[in-house]
Amino acid sequence: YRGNGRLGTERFYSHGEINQYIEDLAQEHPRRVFVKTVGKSYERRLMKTVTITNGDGRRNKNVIFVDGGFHAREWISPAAVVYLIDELVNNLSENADLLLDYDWVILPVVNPDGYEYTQLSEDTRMWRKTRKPSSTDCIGTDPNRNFDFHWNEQGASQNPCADTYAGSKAFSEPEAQVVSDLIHSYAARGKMYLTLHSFGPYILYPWGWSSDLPDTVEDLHEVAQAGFDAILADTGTFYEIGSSTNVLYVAAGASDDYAFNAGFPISFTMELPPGGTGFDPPASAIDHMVKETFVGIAAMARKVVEK
Ligand code: ING
Ligand code: ZN
Repeated sequence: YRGNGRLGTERFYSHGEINQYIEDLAQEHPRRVFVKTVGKSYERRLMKTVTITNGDGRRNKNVIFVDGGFHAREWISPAAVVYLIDELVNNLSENADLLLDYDWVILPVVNPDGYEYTQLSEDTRMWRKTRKPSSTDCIGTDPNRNFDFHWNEQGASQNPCADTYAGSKAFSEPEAQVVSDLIHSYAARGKMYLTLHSFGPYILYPWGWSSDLPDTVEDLHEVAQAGFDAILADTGTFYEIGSSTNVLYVAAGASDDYAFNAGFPISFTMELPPGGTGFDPPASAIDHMVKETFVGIAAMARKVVEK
């Protein structure tokens, strides 16, 4: 890539390129951008967070936590996360309000082994899970069914060959454990948890484990509505918003339920549009999709910040 702390939107990048990009950003902006290695995937890829601040040096601000790349084939998710990072770092003047009392902690690729596997060939392009072998001949666990909150109760499989395999136990996957550790370490200051998937378009809030709605559903809905309105006005894309179970399907063990239960008062799974045939929008669609996504994320964050 260009190596100047900018990653364009002309193609999808490897996990290594994304890690290098955030390291370069931290070098360039030593008072504003901080990279931390927070764990390793099963295949020992380094999982790094990037923390973006406005550089005023104030500590213990509120936190917005964003991750992407849970599911290997959902390539537009890491792309949208990279664009979000680029906006927050390189367009501070437009986004100053989002960093005044808030730090953003971002993990671009939760499942790097799967993400790299889908980049190997056409045959592996539609892989979803992690890459750790199970006791059978089948490989991988659905990291978004592996969290320890109503784990494996609904909408998850105990068949290791299934795409929604919940794992041998909660947090059997090192990648899910890393996200859990991050959720707990930021929960006290955490104001919004946002995980990017595809494809929708949906903005989903808890619960996924049951059709019950949280007591604070009105707050969740209000923030989601701000994202919906902003995107509709910007590009005309019509997101559907509501609880995961009611909009989509019941699924226990997902990260947004876990973060919400751990103390993040706002917690969303944002499923980006298909932008092509589904999980594989062409590279030519990236620019439009990631910009639209940023408009939605910024509007939701603004609503959180104003509260
Ligand atoms: N969809 C999410 C999944 O993990 C979801 C939808 C999120 C359901 C959160 C329940 C809770 O199945 C995709 N595309 O991954
Ligand atoms: Zn997904």
